[in-house]
Amino acid sequence: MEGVLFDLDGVITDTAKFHFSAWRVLAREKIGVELPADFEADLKGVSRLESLQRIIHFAGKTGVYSEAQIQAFATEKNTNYLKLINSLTKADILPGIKALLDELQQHGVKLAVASASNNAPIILDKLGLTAYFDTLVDPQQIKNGKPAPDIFLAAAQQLGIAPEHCVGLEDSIAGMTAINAAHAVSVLIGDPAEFPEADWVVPTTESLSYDLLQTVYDAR
Ligand code: B16
Ligand code: MG
Repeated sequence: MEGVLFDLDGVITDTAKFHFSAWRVLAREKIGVELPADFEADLKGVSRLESLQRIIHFAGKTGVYSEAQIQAFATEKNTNYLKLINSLTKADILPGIKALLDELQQHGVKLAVASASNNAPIILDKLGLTAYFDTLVDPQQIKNGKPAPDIFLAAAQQLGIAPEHCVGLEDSIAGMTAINAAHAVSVLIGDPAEFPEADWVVPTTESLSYDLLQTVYDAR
C-alpha cells in the first residue's frame, strides 16, 4: 500500500448532513417537493448539479426549469450549505481519522483527497488537516463524476502511484463503484449490506487504522 485516496464528505467529516439539509430547504422552497430521509444516500458523492437533477427528477419536474434557473438553484443551495459549514472546527473531524492520518504519514504512505466537493479546500482548512495531504483533486478538472473512476485515477496519478497500489476510502455507493473501477482497493464506511462490492466495510471511521488498511490491501 503506497497511497490512500480519501473521500471527504462522510469519511473525514460528516458534512453529508449539511448537504442534505441545504438540499431539503432548496427542494421545499424552490421545487415544491419534500425529500424523504432515505434520499440522502442517493446524493452522497454525487456532484452538485447532478444532485439537483436527481431532485428535479424525483419531483417529476424534469425539463421544467431553464439552465439559468438550475444554476441559480445550485448557487442558492451552496450559499446555504456554506453557512451551515461555517461553524466546522477540528472537533468535527470524524473519530479515528486524525490518528489514521498520523499513522499513515509515519509509515510513508502518500495521501490524496478525491472529493466531488468544490468546497473541499475550505473544509480541510477549517478542520486543520490541509497539511496532511500530498494532493487534492480539483473536481472541476474531472470529466466524469463518481461512479466513474476518473477522480480516483486522477488522485493516484497526482500522487505518482499506480491505483492498484492505493486504498480508497468512501462512504457512498457511487464512491465504491468509482474506486473499484479505478482498480484501487475499496474500504467503505457504513452498513455492509449497502456495499456488497466493497473489498472491506467498517461500521464507523473509528475502526480504521494503518494495520487494517494494509491487511485488506494484502488480502486482495
Ligand atoms: P459541493 P464527497 C460530495 O463530496 C458530497 O458527498 C455530495 O453530497 C456533494 O453534492 C458533492 O460532494 C459536491 O459538493 O456542492 O460542495 O461541490 O463525498 O465526494 O467528498
Ligand atoms: Mg462521501
